[in-house]
Amino acid sequence: MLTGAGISAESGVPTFRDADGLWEGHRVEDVATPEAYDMAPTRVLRFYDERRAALARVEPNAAHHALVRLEEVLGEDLLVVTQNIDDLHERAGSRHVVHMHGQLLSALCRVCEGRVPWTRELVDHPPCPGCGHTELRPDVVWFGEIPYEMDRILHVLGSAHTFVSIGTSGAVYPAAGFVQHARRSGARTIELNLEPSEGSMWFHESHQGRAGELVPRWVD
Ligand code: BV8
Repeated sequence: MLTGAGISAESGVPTFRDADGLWEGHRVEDVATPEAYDMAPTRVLRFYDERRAALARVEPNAAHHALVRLEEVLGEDLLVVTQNIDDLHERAGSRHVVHMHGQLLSALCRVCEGRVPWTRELVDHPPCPGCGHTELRPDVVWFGEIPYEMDRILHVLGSAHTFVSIGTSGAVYPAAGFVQHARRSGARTIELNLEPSEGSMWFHESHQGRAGELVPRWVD
């Protein structure tokens, strides 16, 4: 299962494309890159602090809950790989989740490279709980950085029976290429999205609609 911003849209979390490439008033490329962080750390840290704070105001939706029901049946045979950095899958009850692009509720220390659960603001450069240095950054994979757990993801794709992509535009790699991996491994590939994604031609089935309606219907 690959999920993108579209699965959280009905919870009130803005997607990247629906804001016409602007995101909370910023161009993604201007804030989701290591260069942006080095050039304007306060702007980038404030951008993530605002998104982290907004998490307290949103709840999982019917699509997240449907995936939990599916996991109750499939157990460890279901892996949710999400591009999202929100915690809505976990709050709905999913237990097997990989955040390939990191998480808002985690921070990374640039000195000791420790990863710590994080819910407070980073803009004031708080000390790392591990080493005390004030070099904590969002634990988020920016453009140009290597996504997390790629070996595990590629291994799972190589032996998947079914690959379902939910709420993603298929614009960002390597996630956008996963469907091709799955298809080459003989998996059935299914897309559930508001509109056909950039990779729709790779899917055996492509269903359009809102995740909050499509996913429960597909799961149940
Ligand atoms: C890497 C974390 C090397 C940050 C993110 C040229 C060609 C090809 C590739 C590249 C290239 N130049 C550079 C690259 C690589 C680059 C890339 O792909 N660039 C793109 C722009 C071309 N990728 C990288 O840099 C990646 N790293 O390649 O490293 C490597 C790779 C493998 C192994 C070793 C080394 C790192 C990319 C990660 C960037 N970080 N997020 C943050 O969140 O702040 S990306 C971010 O944008 C998201 O995580 C997500 O991945 C992406 C947005 O995509 P979506 O989730 O799909 O969201 P979007 O808004 O686009 O679409 C929403 C969809 O939902 C829409 O289709 C909409 O119709 C639908 N929808 C809306 N509402 C609903 C709905 N569907 C259902 N129901 C609804 N209600």
